[in-house]
Amino acid sequence: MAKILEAKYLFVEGSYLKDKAVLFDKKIIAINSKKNLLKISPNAKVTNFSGNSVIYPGFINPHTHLEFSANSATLKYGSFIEWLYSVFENRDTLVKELTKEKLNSAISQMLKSGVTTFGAISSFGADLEACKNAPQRVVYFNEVIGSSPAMVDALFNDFKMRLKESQDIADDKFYPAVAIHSPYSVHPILLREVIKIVKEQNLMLTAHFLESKAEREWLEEAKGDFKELFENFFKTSSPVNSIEGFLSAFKEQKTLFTHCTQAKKEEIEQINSSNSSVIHCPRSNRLLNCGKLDINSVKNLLLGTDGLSSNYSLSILDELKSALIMHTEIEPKELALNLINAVTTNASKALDIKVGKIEKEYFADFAIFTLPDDLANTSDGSIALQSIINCNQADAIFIDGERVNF
Ligand code: MCF
Ligand code: FE
Repeated sequence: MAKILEAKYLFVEGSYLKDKAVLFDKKIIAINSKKNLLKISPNAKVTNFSGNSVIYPGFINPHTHLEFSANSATLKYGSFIEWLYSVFENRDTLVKELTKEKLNSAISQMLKSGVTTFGAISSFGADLEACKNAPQRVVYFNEVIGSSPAMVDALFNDFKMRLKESQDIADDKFYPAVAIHSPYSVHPILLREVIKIVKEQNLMLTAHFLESKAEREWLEEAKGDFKELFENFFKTSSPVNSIEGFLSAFKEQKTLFTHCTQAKKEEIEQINSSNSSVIHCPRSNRLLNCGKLDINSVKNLLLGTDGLSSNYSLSILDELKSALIMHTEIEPKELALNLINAVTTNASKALDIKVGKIEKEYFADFAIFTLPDDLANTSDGSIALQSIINCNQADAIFIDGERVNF
């Protein structure tokens, strides 16, 4: 049966419509006044969210690592290279400590914060079942990682197996996709072969890119903190990719690049011109001391929490608050609206899924929030700002047109 949701504000095409409602079944049918919608569908079940309620398209967190959900204080924060050493040291233990409960609690944290679609970077497939059973829509990014030439074949085969396993259970709530870990950790042959598969099968693609100063120094000059790490762990003293070489492999391939905190304007422009986007993970970047993304140069900006491997919560509302406070160079109302667009409209553009917009034929995925008081200023920027600072949890969530308990 068709349903109608009515609230004080409805977030449509980057602005807040007043006293409008949305008609939907599994997908959105129309946006209009309740009165007009009832003419289209007289028997629709109407739910009115009273007070200062806002209906948003369900938020999108395109970048997390659920397999690291057992971490709270095991991994070392404060320096990227120390964090990386601590990942090598503790990864096996963290994977052993990973339980269904921990995976589900991470998924539920995202849901409570209004996230109805998330992107999970999966390194081993240990999160496959939890992602398949999640209430949300999931883009399941099978990760490829490995810089040693001797390991290329084995790693490629393992990747293909995981990809296939996820493709066997694909549906309109579960989208198999590909993650290339980073320029320092993926051998160029592996890179080339995996991108070939991505293109042939038209898969969504993501990659970590230019996250730390150490990464940049290693890729450009083969020195710095990464040198010692690579010599110790991988017995090599030169990087497998250059920055240009890595980027050129992604030419004409729409990609979600994560971090880019150490990217130069020209590199961001190259990303912009290939229709790709940048996933900003401000808390992860701060905690690993990686610097701050120049968000003004990014054409399509997204916002992600990263995993509990480099963050203290998976709430997208916490991430929005941090981003708002961190980018002091941008006027708060303008920034707030940009950030709301990052978790909705922009993410919608980046993913090949009809989510992140309240628009006809899009999936009926919604997150409803309530602001505590009548707003003195009802400009779009002001509503966005008040939403970010006042909301800590969604009031209601709909996915595929059905209300979800959380
Ligand atoms: O985004 C953060 C920091 N940058 C890179 N990788 C990861 C992050 N959180 C988890 N990871 C994972 C990554 O997917 O760490 C592993 C990879 O599997 C080791 S990095 C050599
Ligand atoms: Fe990450």
